[in-house]
Amino acid sequence: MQTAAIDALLQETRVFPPSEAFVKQANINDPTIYERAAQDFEGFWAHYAETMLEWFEKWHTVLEWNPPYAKWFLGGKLNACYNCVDRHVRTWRKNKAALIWEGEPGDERVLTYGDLYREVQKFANVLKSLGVQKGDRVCIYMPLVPEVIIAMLACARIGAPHSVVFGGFSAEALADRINDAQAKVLVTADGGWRRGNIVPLKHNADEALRHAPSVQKVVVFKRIGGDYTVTMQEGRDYWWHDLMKDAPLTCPAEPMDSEDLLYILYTSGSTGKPKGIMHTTGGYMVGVTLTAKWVFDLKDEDVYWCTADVGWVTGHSYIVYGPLSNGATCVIYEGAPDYPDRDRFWAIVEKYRVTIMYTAPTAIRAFMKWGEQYPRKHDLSSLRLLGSVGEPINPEAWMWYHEHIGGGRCPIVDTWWQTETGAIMITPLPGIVATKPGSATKPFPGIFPAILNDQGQPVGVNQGGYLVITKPWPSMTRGLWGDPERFVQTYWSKFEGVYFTGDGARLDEDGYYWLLGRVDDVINVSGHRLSTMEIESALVDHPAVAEAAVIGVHHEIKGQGIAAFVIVKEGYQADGGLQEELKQHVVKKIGAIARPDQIIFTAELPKTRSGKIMRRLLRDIAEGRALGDTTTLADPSVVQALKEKYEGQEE
Ligand code: 7RM
Repeated sequence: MQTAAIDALLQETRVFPPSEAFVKQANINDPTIYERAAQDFEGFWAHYAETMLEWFEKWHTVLEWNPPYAKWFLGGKLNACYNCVDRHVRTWRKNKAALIWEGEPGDERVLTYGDLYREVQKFANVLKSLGVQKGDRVCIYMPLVPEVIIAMLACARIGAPHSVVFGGFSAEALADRINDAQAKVLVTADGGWRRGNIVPLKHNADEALRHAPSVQKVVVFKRIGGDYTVTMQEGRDYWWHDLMKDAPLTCPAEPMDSEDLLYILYTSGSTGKPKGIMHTTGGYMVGVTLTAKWVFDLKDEDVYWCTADVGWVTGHSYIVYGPLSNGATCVIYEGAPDYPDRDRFWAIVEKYRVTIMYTAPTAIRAFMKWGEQYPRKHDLSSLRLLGSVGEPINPEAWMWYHEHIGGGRCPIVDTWWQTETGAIMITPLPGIVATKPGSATKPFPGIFPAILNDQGQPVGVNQGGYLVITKPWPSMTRGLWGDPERFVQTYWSKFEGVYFTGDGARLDEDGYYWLLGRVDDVINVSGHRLSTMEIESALVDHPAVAEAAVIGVHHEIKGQGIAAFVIVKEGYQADGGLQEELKQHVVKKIGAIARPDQIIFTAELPKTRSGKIMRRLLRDIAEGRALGDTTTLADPSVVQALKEKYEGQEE
């Protein structure tokens, strides 16, 4: 983020304390919780591990910390699926709605906890019948239908770690992820709905599987049906409904060790290859269960809607494991916010009387741009709490969300966390902390961040620095699948013994955190993490490209957009046709989320004498700023020429 933007944030002085009425009813409203957690953080987490979850066997040791490796609740035995389903079925919640699903075309289904209990056990038996055993990886590539959650919980039930791949990823991206995890079974669907179009999931899966030989069996859920046909490979592919027909109704939940792997989830890092973030069972469940209850103030009466897809960590932690562990009622919606019209979200809020809504700043900025007439058409008075996640929320978007969606009465929780952290880390507790638009406010009790300078010293008030976490926490990642060196290198090498987040932040005079965006080569497009190097690799894979440099540039709606500077090989025409072709090539290699907004052809890239591309200068060019220090460049004229060319190319 640029200094001007930081300064603007520092001038933000509005403060919104929680209302008396909200405080009175809040799940947590005792401010001493922060000190109590700080005095004995192990005791704090152990207390909630014990009271919030059901264990088959209690742990003997709360924490074993050998940086960078933490083990929590050692010797404990539990099952994540059991905690999300079975224990609720033993209570009055048996007939309570667990999932209220709405498909994009307008179809609806409600599944109670009792329904989940039956379906999950049946599908767990299906997986077993396909040869899946404890420890085997199962890849899930599905639209947002109840079955994706059933599949995840079934994996958890039998101790088979899942690896969910977002349905927007391409065949190649899917193949990479299957191969890295060596998944044995793939669960997919014929397709999914997006803006009235069919996302060809099975077709993509077929293409991926030609290069992913570890997969022996494929289960296909029929989401589209009708005239839409897919090819089924004899002996490999099976329809979900065929396998489920005769599946036995009961399947015991496997007692898992606290440190047994629950799932792998791939996320982009600063180098090309995506990282398989690992989460284990005990600590992860403790983290997501407690944060869901306190941050969203989740109660049995609530109708909770997290608008993320389950393909991202937000879906894992705050659609599936956190809310269901709390026995909550969750709305899930398959499609786009502007289909058939721009009021779809508000129609859903009104229809199901949603009380808690958790969405992303990029969505809020799009709603702002579309105008307040869309939310105004609907009765949003059921809402009582709003959440934000995925990227820094600018104060304008925060205020709009507060006024036009929250009717001025709903606390907003701006939640900072990462795939790696598993659970929310910096956030207001809505019954305790007064919020400031644009600030994620304070660390969750039992979480200990700091902001350091290049020398590893804490910075002063209102000085920007690197955000780190200084003590272990239960839901922290246990590492990267198959790549322990990269784990140490990425998170634990910048500063001794502390977790490096890759984000910049400032602390204000009240001890509030203001997140400032990534400080590495990761960009955040519409709340999705992308690696600039991954996009560069996709570009140079095209026969016309000699060299490419990708940067994130400010984008009004998406937060960041993607600009690619490309050197074309001899004999290729650098024209509009090639620009389109290159954008399409990136979509094919990674997925539509990585499609570059701009392709800028250039004869050379600004490089240091040691050959490093100076992205800072490319950002200056793309964002129309005066060029910064160019003295380290091998050839300063390159950048001047590029700047002139760029300014000439802009529409
Ligand atoms: C949950 C999620 C993580 C990156 C993280 C940040 C950015 C997420 C916020 C945020 C400012 C927030 N996981 N980020 N939430 N920045 N305020 N409330 O998004 O692994 O996909 O991304 O997202 O840069 O490092 S993620």
